[in-house]
Amino acid sequence: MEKATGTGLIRHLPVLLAAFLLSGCGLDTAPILNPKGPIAQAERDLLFTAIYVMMIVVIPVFILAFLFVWRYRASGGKGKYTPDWSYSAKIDALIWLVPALIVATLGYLLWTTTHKLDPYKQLASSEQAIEVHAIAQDWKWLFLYPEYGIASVNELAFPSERPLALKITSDTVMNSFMIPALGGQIYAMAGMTTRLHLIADEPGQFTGRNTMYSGNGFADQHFQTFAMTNEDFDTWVQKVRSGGTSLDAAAYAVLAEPSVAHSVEYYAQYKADLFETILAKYASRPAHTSQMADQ
Ligand SMILES: [Cu+2]
Repeated sequence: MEKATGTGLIRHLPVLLAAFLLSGCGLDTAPILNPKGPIAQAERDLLFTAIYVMMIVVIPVFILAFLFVWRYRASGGKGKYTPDWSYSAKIDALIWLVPALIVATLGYLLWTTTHKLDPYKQLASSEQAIEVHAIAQDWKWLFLYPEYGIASVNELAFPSERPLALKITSDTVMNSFMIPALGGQIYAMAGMTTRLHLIADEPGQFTGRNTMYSGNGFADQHFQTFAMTNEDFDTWVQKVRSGGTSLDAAAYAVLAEPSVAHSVEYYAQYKADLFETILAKYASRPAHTSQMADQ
């Protein structure tokens, strides 16, 4: 029998450490670290740059912390014993100047990149963007394709050759729209419109989700995103048209009822002003609404 559980833990430390380190292999599938579009790529580069810049302080601090303990130890240390020492201008300058420079560098980087990656900014492309309206519900996402007159639930398809221009609102509490592999994140708010522009490098399947806690069904509120070739997308549109029902006012009322892990649904048609109707439901604060909805 082990007397103290503490020793048991320490004995297993190498195993625990190995398990922790080896779990890093799973990072291959982490979408933020493996971006599938230029926006996500730029965001990942910024994240890594910020980490490297911060290491300029973090690494010396850890090394020196151990070094000082060793050098100034009571038995056999080499450090000079100076109990009355209180101030060094050199050390003071170093420990304030370096972090100040880092904060300035990070500030500059974040400021410029934030403007460069403005989610409202249209993406440069030889292809015309595909417009999709996304509506957050409890606990699912409804996508309207105004160009094609079709709609889908919990499935977002678009051609990888074209930029994706999203117009987002909520028919419930505040949600947050994000497709980690493609980058960007923007809030979905009732009575307001937000925009997000994304682009996929090549065909692929990515998970999108609500990243803002919104109640019971939140954990299952994700959807599949399919970046397709132009031909596959045309086939998909045909599939939705032929297999879908009509999203009229009655059907919408049923869909808007809270449901968890809602299955994929297709609608061959919807009322053209559905997005505006949903926005108008929450128009009790007209100034804010019109200001944001016009963008
Ligand atoms: Cu708002």
